[in-house]
Amino acid sequence: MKRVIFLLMILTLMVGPAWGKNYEVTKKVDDYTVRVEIDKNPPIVGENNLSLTIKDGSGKNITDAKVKVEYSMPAMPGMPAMNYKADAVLKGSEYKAKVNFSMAGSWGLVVQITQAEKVKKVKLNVDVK
Ligand SMILES: [Cu+2]
Repeated sequence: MKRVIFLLMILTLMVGPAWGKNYEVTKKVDDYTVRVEIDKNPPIVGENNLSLTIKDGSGKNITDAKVKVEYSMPAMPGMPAMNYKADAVLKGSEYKAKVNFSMAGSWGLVVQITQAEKVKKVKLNVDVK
């Protein structure tokens, strides 16, 4: 038992710095604050889980918006431009979406928030490994 605990401690030390640390970016659009979290840091080729928290000017969570995530990579030698879309689904006070990056490199992400027929967009770049 002692040995198991010791091994767990070593393991924790080894993976420690990256463990439980999500990729996180906070952006402002108009009076909204949008926090984008990805469960992989750095984001990886394949499936990544995105969590979005949207707060209004008074710090209240927005939960009545339609949220979509568009992600794309511009064309490069031997590869046409790639564009994908994912609908985010509200869970509690967070919007969740799955994004599937098909290759490593720089991807552009656009979070589109539609509320009361107004559209707000948050743009960011992620470096996928
Ligand atoms: Cu590419």
